[in-house]
Amino acid sequence: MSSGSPEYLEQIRKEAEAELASVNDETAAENFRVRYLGKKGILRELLKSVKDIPEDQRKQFGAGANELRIQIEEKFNLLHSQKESDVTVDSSFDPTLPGFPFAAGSLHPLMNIRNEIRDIFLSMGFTVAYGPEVETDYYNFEALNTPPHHPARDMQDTFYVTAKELLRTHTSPVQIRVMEYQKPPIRSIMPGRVYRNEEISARSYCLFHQLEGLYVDENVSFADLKGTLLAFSRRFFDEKTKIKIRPSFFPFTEPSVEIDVECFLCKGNGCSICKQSGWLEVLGAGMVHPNVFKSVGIDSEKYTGFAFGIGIERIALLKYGIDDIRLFYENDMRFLKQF
Ligand code: 2NL
Repeated sequence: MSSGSPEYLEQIRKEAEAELASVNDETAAENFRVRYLGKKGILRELLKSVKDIPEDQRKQFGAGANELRIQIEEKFNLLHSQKESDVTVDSSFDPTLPGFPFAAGSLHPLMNIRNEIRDIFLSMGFTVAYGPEVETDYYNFEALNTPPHHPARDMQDTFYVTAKELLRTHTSPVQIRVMEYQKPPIRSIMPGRVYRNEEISARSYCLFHQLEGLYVDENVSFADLKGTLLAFSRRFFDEKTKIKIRPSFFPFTEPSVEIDVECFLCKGNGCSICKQSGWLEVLGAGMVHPNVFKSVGIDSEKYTGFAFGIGIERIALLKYGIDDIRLFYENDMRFLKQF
């Protein structure tokens, strides 16, 4: 039998299969692997010998030898290669199970409300400004026409850091900073956290979010205030929302007003959210006090302006029908997952 003949390949196959069938332990398996499949094993050597085969038989013999090597290797692998020693199987891991759904985070409900309000004012041409949460007494009170003995400056209501530094009680100091470096026309909103030293209850927390707005230019009138805030209310609540303007008091505006919107839940008929009144208090606003313009060097003979403040928590409580403000701060996933 010539070493290049198909019969020769068949003989090697028979021998290899017989030996493989008698392999019964790891040592024998390893011996077989080295003898047939190793670098200098029989099947490798067979492939190397292909070059010495007469040309007319070479192609056929090469293909046959290669196929034989592949078949023996597959049989060997099937029977002996994947024993416990090679692969450790973790039975608690099932690769056929569906993957973990990684929970995508979502925005906090307060941030959703803030973004909605912000986007409405952005579309009206307002810009957004931010400022520090630790403020000076000057920016938080003095520049806002709040005199030294005003009750708002009481230690009881304000978290003082030092005698002259405090946690801002509103975002109005940002408006002062904007007016200091920017000349009118000014159209800006200032969202942010504010702090008040209040007894914590379902209605009030030591920390809350405000969004204030300011519009300063020549000839800005009370009608502009009314039109802007009506337009805002209709876009935020309902396009048919009515508003009601009541007199109020803030040291930094004159006149000062409070704006109620028709209850968006009962459309003014009276429900538990609006306490049967049909109206919801949502905004404080007013015409900027001349003393505030004086602090920032804006000529109040030439310019006028209006300002307003919205409590984000208050709107969120109303919009989502929540009865306890503390839920916004407890990070309870059962609460947060509902938004
Ligand atoms: C409210 C009331 C208000 C302002 C904030 C303001 C700021 C400057 C000048 C004048 Cl620099 N006014 N801000 C005006 C009126 C009301 O907030 O109830 N906030 C929750």
